[in-house]
Amino acid sequence: MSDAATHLGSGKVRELYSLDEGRLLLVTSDRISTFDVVLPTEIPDKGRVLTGLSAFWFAQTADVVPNHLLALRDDGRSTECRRLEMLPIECVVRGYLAGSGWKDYTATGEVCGRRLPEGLVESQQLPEPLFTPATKAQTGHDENIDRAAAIELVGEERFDEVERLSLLLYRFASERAAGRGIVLADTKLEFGVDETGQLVLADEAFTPDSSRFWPAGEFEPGRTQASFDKQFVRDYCESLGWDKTYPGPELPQDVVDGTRARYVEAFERLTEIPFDDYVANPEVVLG
Ligand code: Q0Z
Repeated sequence: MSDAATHLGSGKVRELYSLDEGRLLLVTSDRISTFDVVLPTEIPDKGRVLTGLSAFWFAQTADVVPNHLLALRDDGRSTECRRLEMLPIECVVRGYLAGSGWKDYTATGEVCGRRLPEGLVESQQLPEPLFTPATKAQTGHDENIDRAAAIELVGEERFDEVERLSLLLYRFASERAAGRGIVLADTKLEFGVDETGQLVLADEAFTPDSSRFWPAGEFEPGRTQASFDKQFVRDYCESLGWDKTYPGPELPQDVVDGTRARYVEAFERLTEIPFDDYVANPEVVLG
């Protein structure tokens, strides 16, 4: 890491440092969380896969919206980013009915104040992708909010802009993923504003930690879908009867190896770049 970087904060699996007044360093670890608990066992190269995928999508979408990426470091897991004023909402796009979207629909027939057709089943593809913003909870879970609540937080002009961009980005990435056998069920994007007032895509983009990746070959509406990346971990944890509170269980080697292979497979399917080439020279993902 660069000298004199100040630690600004920790996410479940990432660390954020200040490099100087205009630049941040975002480091993605090999930690894995399941059922909201970080496990004591790491998945080798997971941080590189997530960093490489994010950088790949930033490069692929640079003509749609500017992004915060300044440089990808040689370790493949650290990126230098523009320091922005972050918007106080999570920009979620859902193409399929899963997670809190499914939960809200079963309770109210609506998601983020938008009425959906009756009779939809879990994991069903929506008639069209929905922009479903959420608040950024400091602790606990993000809360889905309707258009009026989001406008209270960012203003109407910004809201309309992030809605339009989020839908464009989701359509772009989900089309590419579908062509590679991965259903991108939903995704969470974060935007910031630069010193000139321009919207900038920040944080991470279309990684398995910020999106639901499902194997297209196993897709079957009407049930919870297998996770492309974490299913071995979830199945193993379920087999233990663990109560899903801290601390989580150690993972056996076969679960670690199988999970690492799934992350690498997602990277290679989506980028069409051999993961070893990325490790040798991370900048290959920047096209
Ligand atoms: C991202 C987060 C992490 C903990 C702040 N370009 C940016 N400018 C200003 N702020 C951020 C960014 Cl990406 C920013 N987070 C999320 C990331 C650890 C929290 F690695 N918080």
